[in-house]
Amino acid sequence: MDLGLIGQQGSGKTTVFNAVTRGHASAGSFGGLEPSIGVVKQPDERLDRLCDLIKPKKVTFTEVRYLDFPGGLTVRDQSPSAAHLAALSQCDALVLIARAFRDDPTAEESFDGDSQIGEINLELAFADAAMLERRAQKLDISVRSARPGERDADEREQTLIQRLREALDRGEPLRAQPLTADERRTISGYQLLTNKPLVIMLNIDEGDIGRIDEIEAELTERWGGPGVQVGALCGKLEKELAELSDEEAAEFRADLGLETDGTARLLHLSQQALGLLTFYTVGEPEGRAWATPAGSTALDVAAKIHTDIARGFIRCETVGWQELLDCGSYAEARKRGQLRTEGKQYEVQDGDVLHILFNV
Ligand SMILES: Nc1nc2c(ncn2[C@@H]2O[C@H](COP(=O)(O)OP(=O)(O)OP(=O)(O)O)[C@@H](O)[C@H]2O)c(=O)[nH]1
Ligand SMILES: [Mg+2]
Repeated sequence: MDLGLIGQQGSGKTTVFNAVTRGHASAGSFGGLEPSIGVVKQPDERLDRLCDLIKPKKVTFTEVRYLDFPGGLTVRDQSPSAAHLAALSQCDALVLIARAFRDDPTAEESFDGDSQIGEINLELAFADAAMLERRAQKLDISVRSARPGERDADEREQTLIQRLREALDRGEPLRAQPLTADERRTISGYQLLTNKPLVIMLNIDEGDIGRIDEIEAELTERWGGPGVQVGALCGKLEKELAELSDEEAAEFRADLGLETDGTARLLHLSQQALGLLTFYTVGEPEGRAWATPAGSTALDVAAKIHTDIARGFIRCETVGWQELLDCGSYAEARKRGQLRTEGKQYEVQDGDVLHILFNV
């Protein structure tokens, strides 16, 4: 999963990137567009506890990649570059960092997070509108040259595109549009930016961390919606905390009265925005967490683990992570009827520990 950081120039993208990836990318833009890429293992207390119990030889966490593009999406009122938009279109979700911190906490200057969020959303919508227009022109040509009877699919796509363009004109992001599974498939290849899950993170002043819950609630009310997750953090502070050991950071957080770990919160919101759930495979050789879209079946996730496992799928056994911990072993879980047998069409639940039996 790739998450692309976007925002205005100097909104704190690199600072947040360094905090979340515990990296050391340098702040500032250098004119180029090559993003810094950081891989983050998703901390997972459930997997930690399962592995304490089963003691596998190896532990594997799920990973996400963050891409930090230097500079703003718009620079001095110029439209985003085609290369920047193309790179973002390859991401699975976008993380918008809006600036609310001041350079000088005593100064009166203020940064309006809402107007930045509004402007970036508008840029993404412009990019999508341009993309849909290009697609509409191509379809016009292909409909005109097609034989009757071969036009149906193209004409359906034309109608769909018209509907999407109207939604953008009304200021609605495409992710909020009700679409059938077929329509979703049709547009998935376009990689439209307002159709991607979005995490909005307000980068607040250190002085405001006492009000973080209040700020998040306000933001969520204004910007929350389908496929959008909203949060706040203090990038500078999180970056400093990321340089400490876990114990020191926890102590520091407690002193500051900062209950939530901002980087963990960002990771969690990213996962929520992507609509992913986590399941586990825990055996002697390896304990592993996997992320999969909500609604995945046992057969879908078998294919994720290995194509052979999907091909030879016989059945699966599953137990909730908490139930397995309560029982203390697979054998005991089986005895108490907590370890259930399910088929290919079983819809995997968040927190399931799965064992797939297969034959190749
Ligand atoms: N006071 C304060 N300063 C911050 C915070 N986050 C970032 N900064 C400072 O703001 C400046 C810009 O931060 P960057 O992280 O480089 O911002 P950016 O969005 O990556 O900038 P570009 O890549 O140039 O667009 C740096 O001097 C940071 O130290 C914050 O939460 N509080
Ligand atoms: Mg930067």
